[in-house]
Amino acid sequence: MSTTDPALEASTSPAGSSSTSPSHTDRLAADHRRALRANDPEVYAAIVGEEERERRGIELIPSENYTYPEVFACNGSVMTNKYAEGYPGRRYYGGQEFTDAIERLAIARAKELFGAEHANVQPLSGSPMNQAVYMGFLEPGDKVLAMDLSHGGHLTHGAPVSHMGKIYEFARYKTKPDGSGDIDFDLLRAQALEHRPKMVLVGHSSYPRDYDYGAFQRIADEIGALTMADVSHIGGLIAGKALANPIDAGFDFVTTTTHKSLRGPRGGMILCKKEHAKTVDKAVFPGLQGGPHMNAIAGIAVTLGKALQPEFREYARATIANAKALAEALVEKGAKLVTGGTENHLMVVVTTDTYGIDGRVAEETLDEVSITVNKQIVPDDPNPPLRPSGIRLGTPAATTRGFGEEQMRQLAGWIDAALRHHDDEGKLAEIRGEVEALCLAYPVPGLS
Ligand code: DSN
Repeated sequence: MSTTDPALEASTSPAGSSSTSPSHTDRLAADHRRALRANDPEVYAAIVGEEERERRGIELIPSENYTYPEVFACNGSVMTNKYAEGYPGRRYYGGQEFTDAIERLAIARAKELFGAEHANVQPLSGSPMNQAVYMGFLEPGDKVLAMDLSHGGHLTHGAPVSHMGKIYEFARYKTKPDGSGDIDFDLLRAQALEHRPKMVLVGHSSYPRDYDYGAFQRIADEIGALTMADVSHIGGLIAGKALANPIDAGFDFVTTTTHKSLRGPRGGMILCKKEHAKTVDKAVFPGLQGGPHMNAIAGIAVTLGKALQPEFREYARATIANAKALAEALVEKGAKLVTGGTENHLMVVVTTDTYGIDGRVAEETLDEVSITVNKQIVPDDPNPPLRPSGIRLGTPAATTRGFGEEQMRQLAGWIDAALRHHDDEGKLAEIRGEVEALCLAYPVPGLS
């Protein structure tokens, strides 16, 4: 494993400097890396190895992204030292001048970006974010109507293997059997009238379509149910005005992670109506969590500030354009895609169909050519989750890196060729060389 570190090579720092001048601050990151290299070479080597992997290859896992250099600075800052249970202006520990300023900024930016009446930016990530909403507004045994996992839903939407699936009673809706990916709202309404859920949940981790949130809201209104949209995957695309915003349709709760299409640090946010604000805040703390991760919240504030800039709208648009280009090129090569294509940032390729290999073999094959994807179940998949029938691809990270539609078509060619020649080591080595040559021409933000 290489331990060459450009950040160190480019920088020098006099030992024992106590200056707080900008030049000293600028040297801190390199000082921290030097300390890690000297004192824990094994962890250091793994981090340098991951940096090199990210440089040489391309991330097509749709829930991943390359975060901002400013977020690295926040993640590695003194904010990691601070306990801040409570909320700005009402904490349980002293010394909160700067934590309060950061959390207030993050909250204000989240509200402005999504047009929300209230925002809680403390959830540690996606699972606790969703759990907090359930725990705040549902009683054990309450019913929720949510999307089927294999049709695109998510584990935290009550999959039987999750605790949420044991505490609450989840009924499932699916997409139409015609393969279009459309949701049958007549059927969904009938299910709602039959089960009378307390909450109707919209959201996915592998659904390549946008939603008609108004149709969900109308059905929920008919039965007096709460509405929740988990837009973790598409939070950045909604923020960038490239996809519909459930808040505009009157949803009670919108949850999103911050590290996917939003490009921020790992974390979660709950956006809600003012009438739910107190319950949401109490559900997050003290209901579910202790001290918020203030280093992550600093990074979230930065991320939301960036997403408010006009350039972010262009990023959201380009992410979807890239996904469409990649999907179209794959279909032209003969690949079978769930729903036939995409309207957002992701697509699911049925690898058992065209390529005669399951998703695990496909994922491992693409790893060999430095293209990172994940194995994925497809609707009503007959195969088990660790050997499912497909793979999931997405474009938020590649778009961040500067890839455009031309590079998407190149990637489609390499993906198709690698999957067709999955047992030809020579061919895979040749493709890997081509992929890495392209990737090295597009530096990873913060790692150049
Ligand atoms: N792990 C995330 C994803 O890949 O969709 C969601 O939890």
